[in-house]
Amino acid sequence: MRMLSPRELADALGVSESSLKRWVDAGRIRAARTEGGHRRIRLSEAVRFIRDSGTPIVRPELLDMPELAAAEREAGDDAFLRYLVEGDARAARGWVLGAYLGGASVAELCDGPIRDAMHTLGERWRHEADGVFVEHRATDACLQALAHLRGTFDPQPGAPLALGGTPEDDPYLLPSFMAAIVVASVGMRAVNLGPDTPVQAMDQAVAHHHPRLVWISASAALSPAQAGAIGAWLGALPRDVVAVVGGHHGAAIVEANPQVRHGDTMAELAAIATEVVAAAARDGLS
Ligand code: B12
Repeated sequence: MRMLSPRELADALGVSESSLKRWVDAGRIRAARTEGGHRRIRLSEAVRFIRDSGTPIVRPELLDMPELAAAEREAGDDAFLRYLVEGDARAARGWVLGAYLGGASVAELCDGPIRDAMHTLGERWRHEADGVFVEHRATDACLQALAHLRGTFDPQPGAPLALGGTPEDDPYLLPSFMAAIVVASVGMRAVNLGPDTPVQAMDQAVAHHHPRLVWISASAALSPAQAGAIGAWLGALPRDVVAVVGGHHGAAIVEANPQVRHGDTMAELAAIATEVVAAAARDGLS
């Protein structure tokens, strides 16, 4: 995780170094000390302070966020969709980052502007020749934007772990990538196995990582046999593992095994992950 000097953060926020140091000493910003006694601020903590205090960023490049300047200030969700249609990934990244720094949660961004834009683009192929091209390029821009957010989270080394992916033959990238960032945004370590992941591979990952939460994102249609196999595997997970499924075709897995938890939104996943983090803290596991 990048460490910032008071000078760097002060310049990024357009305030004096002495003010910044005062905020640190007053406990408004958490900082570590070097052996030489110098204050150093984790980027994740700077982002937390900016979101909580609403302090504007005047020089985003100092925080490795130059794309913030590429997105129009206060531009609504339409601007985000426009950036995706035009293929302006830099502005799309800047827009998502700006909305996050402005206080929107990761789950809100996923369930709101990102989902809505991708759903709108999902209809484009019906009336535009470039429909499939634009939706593929937009998927990549959304992945870039979310990956940038993920770089500002700092789950504790001993934090409970979540892992997940998408069933075999399901090629969808974005929903499971989203799930990984949403659980990280509430303090979990996350391992995303991504698209087309066979149950055997998920099983090996669980044996290796001992997760407290397992997610499955099913966007492609599942055969009853496949839904049954996934449902049975989730049902046989260790008792301290919470299993949750979602996505366009997640309900088929719950039909096969009603014990499995189901969610239609990333907000529901965030709430379940927050419960898991709290339970792990109670069990003294983090
Ligand atoms: C991009 C895309 C593709 C790309 C994906 C590229 C890639 N590698 O990722 C590719 C090319 C693979 C593709 C292929 C096809 N696609 Co397509 N695709 C889309 C599109 C436009 C976006 C998908 C996406 O990323 N959405 C963004 C995510 C975030 O939204 P979401 O899936 O709704 O997820 C939300 C919730 O479900 C929930 N959630 C998701 N996962 C989880 C997990 C948990 C644990 C929880 C709690 C919640 C949760 O939270 C998310 C955020 O709110 C959708 C449009 C749409 N409406 O989604 C069509 C869409 C899904 N595709 C569709 C179709 C028909 C196809 C094809 C059959 C087209 C064809 N003839 O070839 C193939 C089928 C491929 C297959 N094997 O199944 C239809 C599906 C219809 C249906 N009911 O199943 C859609 C809806 C388009 C449409 N309107 O017709 N597609």
